[in-house]
Amino acid sequence: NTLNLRWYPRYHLAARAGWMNDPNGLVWFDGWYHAFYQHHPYSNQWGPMHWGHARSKDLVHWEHLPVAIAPEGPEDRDGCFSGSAVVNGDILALIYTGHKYHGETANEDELFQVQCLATSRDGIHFERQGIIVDTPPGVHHFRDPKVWREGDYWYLVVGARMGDTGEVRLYCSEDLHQWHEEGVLDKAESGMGFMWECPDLFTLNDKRVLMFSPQGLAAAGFRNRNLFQSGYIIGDWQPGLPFIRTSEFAEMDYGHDFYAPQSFLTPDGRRIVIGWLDMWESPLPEQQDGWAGMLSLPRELSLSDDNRLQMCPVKEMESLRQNWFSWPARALKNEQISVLDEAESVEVILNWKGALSTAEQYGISLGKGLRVYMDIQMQRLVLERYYPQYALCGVRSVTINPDNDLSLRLYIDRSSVEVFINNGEACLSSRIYPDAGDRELRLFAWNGSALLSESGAWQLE
Ligand code: DQQ
Repeated sequence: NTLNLRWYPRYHLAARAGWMNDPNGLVWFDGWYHAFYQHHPYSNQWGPMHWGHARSKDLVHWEHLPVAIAPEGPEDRDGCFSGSAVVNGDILALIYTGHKYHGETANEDELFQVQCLATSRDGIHFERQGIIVDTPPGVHHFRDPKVWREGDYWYLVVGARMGDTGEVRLYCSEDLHQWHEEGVLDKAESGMGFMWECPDLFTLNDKRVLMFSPQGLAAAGFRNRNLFQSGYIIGDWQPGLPFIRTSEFAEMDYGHDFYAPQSFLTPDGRRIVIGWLDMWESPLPEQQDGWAGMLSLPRELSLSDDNRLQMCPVKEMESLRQNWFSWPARALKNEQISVLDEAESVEVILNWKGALSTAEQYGISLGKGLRVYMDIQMQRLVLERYYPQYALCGVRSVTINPDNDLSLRLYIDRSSVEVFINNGEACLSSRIYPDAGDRELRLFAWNGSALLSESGAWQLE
């Protein structure tokens, strides 16, 4: 069967067919970047999880490889769940969660989750090495190991659910096979989630970032969306010492769709994050086209002076730039103007003079379904999507000072938009589902005027 490609990404990684969720095992090995991902190759829905696999020389052009691990061992009969990869000498090691139910049916009370190892010399064919971390007493949700090397040891963080409290547990090993528990690294206080999925602990400058995807976070005004969310806490940690928080929980991305992000290091020392550009319980209209789910662009992380995480698309993305359409500086007064007939694979660079703009709303729209705009009264940058035919309507937003200049970089693909604000200060990412012929880009300013400075769009290869 052929896929319907109307929404299939032009420059993001998606499965060739079937279902995709979390990115897994992001790693540089043997001259390639490898990206694995949660994958159900046999249908457009989540099912017994496999690890899909692709590799790239530049984080931009990806080559698909055969499925790396399939749920066919006694320890992972019902799924090879999320995990990570490390390079140990000339071996590529995958550390993942084996998932199975004791009975014949998917009964949550009879859930069994353990951490497993699989290894490869060629980076393509993997051999199971079995269980390396058993389920601790009192826990049954126990998944998503992230492993890294520090000094003479390997460390592993893993998500756990203790009663109704999400936790991150820490383990240590000399050889990736024998692990001993070092205790609970951090855990949810009231309202912070009943399960912390996909934890990742990494160093940025001299701080530690604990990134994770809580389930069941309490909604908090504009801040938390409730139920599924990805975010981070900054803190201090050294082997043998407790993790001390130095910041509150903050969102990774303020759009509709960014979950289960994982980080990795490039050979030149950049810390990159890739997330699943979807959200649980959100409709995925592309299922009717034979595929579902895609990954975000790789984003380079940095810390701002006030210790907030910043994300910018990796510089390699610039290699896709082809023609530049320039939009000269001008004032927009209670009007909209068309700037591009068909935005299907573009990078838009948009600069506004905040202090000289009075319009209640000013920004950019794509067809009838997407608007990204500054709301002066709310002091927020808003991403609004409106696809009622697919039950995907709603706004997400982030606080922005309307008196400052506003620079936006938008990556638009066939069914996604990623908005990077002021060089990474914040991101808004969402899936979008324009109908054929409904991809006109317009700039607008309503109830007042807005001043656009030099802007434009790159057509991407
Ligand atoms: N997805 C995986 C789990 C993880 C969840 C299963 C997060 O390992 O906790 O597909 O999206």
